[in-house]
Amino acid sequence: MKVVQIAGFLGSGKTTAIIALSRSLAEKGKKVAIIVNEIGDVPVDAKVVSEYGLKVRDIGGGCICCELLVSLAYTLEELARSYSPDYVLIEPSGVSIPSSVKDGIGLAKGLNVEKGPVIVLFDGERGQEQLSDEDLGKFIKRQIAGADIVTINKIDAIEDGAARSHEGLIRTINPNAKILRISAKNGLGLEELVKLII
Ligand SMILES: Nc1nc2c(ncn2[C@@H]2O[C@H](COP(=O)(O)OP(=O)(O)OP(=O)(O)O)[C@@H](O)[C@H]2O)c(=O)[nH]1
Ligand SMILES: [Mg+2]
Repeated sequence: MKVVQIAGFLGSGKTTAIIALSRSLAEKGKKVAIIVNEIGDVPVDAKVVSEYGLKVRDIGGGCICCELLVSLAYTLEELARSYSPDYVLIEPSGVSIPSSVKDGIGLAKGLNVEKGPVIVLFDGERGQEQLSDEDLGKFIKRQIAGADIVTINKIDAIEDGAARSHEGLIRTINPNAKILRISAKNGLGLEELVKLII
């Protein structure tokens, strides 16, 4: 069971990306489960769930990188027992800390868990503006710093020059991460990302 975190700030496209990735993995014959950490309604609609044979678990009522770390581990154990997925895709809240979520995954006991990459989505449209905000910027910087792969999302909606500028900025925060350009909406770059997950 490979566990992959799809993090990123509020509205960066996590849910859209997770659905697109699940679809691609399901088409390759993989069993996929999703864990979301939502405050409100579960954002993955029932139609998508049944179409791709997904299992969805929602951990609400707080942040899975802080007070709900143990719930995350428990949910992974439960999913392994009841569904034995090949992949679990986790959508932490938009202000989560990737390294803490990683710790939560590590708490799951008695499982054959393989830690997949930490993927952090950078909002191609709003990321730079958010990053320059004194308060919001801290969350985004911490997420980028903790990423194995930073994907600049919404590439369909921005110019090449903007994407290049994002890449430069991301590089200064995390010199080691792989940087990809994707559109979770129209699928651009997604297969490249799937290859890095599989
Ligand atoms: N143009 C464009 N819009 C996108 C893309 N991916 C997501 N969006 C839009 O961005 C908005 C937020 O997408 P979500 O997938 O809900 O983002 P999220 O990160 O899950 O949001 P929260 O869970 O609220 O933090 C929606 O209106 C999406 O349609 C993309 O690749 N291109
Ligand atoms: Mg979401």
